[in-house]
Amino acid sequence: MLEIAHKRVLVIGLGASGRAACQLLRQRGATVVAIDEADTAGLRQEAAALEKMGVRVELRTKGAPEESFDLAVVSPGVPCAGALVRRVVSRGVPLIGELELGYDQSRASFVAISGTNGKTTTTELVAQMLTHTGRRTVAAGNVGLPLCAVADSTPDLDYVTLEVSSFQLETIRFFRPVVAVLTNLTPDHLDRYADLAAYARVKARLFENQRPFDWSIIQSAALARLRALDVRLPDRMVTFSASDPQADIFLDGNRVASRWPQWEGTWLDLRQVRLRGPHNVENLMAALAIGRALELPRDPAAAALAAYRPAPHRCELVAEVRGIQFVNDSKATNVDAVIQALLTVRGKSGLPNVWLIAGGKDKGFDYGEAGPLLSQRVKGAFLLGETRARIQSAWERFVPCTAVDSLLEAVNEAARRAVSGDVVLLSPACSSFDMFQNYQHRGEVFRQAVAVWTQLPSAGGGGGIKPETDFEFKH
Ligand code: UMA
Repeated sequence: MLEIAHKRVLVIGLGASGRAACQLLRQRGATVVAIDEADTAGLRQEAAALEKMGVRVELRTKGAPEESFDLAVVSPGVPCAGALVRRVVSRGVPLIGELELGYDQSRASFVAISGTNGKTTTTELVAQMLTHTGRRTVAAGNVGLPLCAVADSTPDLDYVTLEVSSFQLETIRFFRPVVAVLTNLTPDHLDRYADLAAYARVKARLFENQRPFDWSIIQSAALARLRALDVRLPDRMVTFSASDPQADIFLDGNRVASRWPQWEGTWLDLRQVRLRGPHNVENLMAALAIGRALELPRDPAAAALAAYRPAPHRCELVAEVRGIQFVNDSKATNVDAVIQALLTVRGKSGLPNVWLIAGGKDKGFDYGEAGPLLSQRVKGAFLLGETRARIQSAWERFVPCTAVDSLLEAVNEAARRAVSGDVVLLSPACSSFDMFQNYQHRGEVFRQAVAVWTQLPSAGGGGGIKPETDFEFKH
């Protein structure tokens, strides 16, 4: 455990992670200076609260303060390759991330879930499964609750169920999960990493401190990608896949089955679960494998997973009007997530039935990767935000594209063209920060735009239905 009392610590970034780090460090008796390159009304309010705690705060910082520090703690959103962090490191200040600090100060076993997509859903599935089987846990990390905020309650927990992003893995040192899961590995965050290989190498750090008796559970395709890069991987690995019949955990008709020694047999009948789509089958496989690794009782664990309700903003049906479904998939911030959404909302006839709303802040993707599937599933795309011209040039030979100025305009235009059996799908393939506070805000604006449209006379006036029960997407 790090010696923190009486040390001088610099915290970089004052989002949720930085603030939780400041609080924990002050409780442990450190002298804390916190810096942020921005200066907003919200930050000033947060700064005032931190100053009451004895933290010295510098907003709109142009560089790290000149004095010396024993340790620097960086927030996940602040890039290590950026000038601010490089300057701190060049002065010889040891640097760790907020996640490493939280891990160092925690007293519990860690179940860690990473991957390009599905990590929040899998984290929530696992937390629900652990709780339902009588284990004490909390879902923390990239899911939204910084690890530093829960470190003090970890002695009362059996496990921390931790969602881990690549940003957080960049600055780990000793972080060691007893069970580590990689849900999948497809291009993401290419505005921060030079290429997919660099991103994948960071993801592989999830396993770097594991011991021979720990568990690593990896999607088959992600494993193939890591092997091609020759990264060091643990010896004991369990693979899962909804498309690879050779995986240890595989799909047998409508059932999840396993051939892993001592875990052989059928685990879950997918007709009994609420989650839909091939990506969610794999999320369930990963969660089930965690349950086996932790020796949870099988039937209650499966029952907890079957009962799980998907969180908002993930292929969420927000309304159905005259047979037109409006689906909010604002959490889809990369191309693979859009592909998964299109596979999930396919129509009965197999003909294109989707009006896709996409675009946002650029993360450096090759948007053309979705092209062939777009021509099979999408009737038209409405493109907004910083990336709209880039996406249009990648997609226009597959599908008619229309540039729009707002999400409201996109919803109105898509709904005007849609007929019964169609789906108006917000699945942006980009992050939200060019036009919205975050993906949740974008999803709520979509929900409001749909609500406004459903009240229009052209929509039948007041015909909007907010489904109380789950929508049956395809597996
Ligand atoms: N900042 C700088 N300089 C920079 C960049 C940022 O000073 O170069 C400042 C900003 O002005 C801001 C602060 O740093 O005030 C933001 O820090 P942050 O981005 O780390 O935000 P947090 O609120 O701490 O949120 C982070 C995660 N955000 C990111 O990794 C970008 C949250 O994941 C996570 O829920 C939270 O910690 C708690 O652990 C969000 C996310 O988008 C959901 N994650 C990415 C993803 O899932 O793809 C990785």
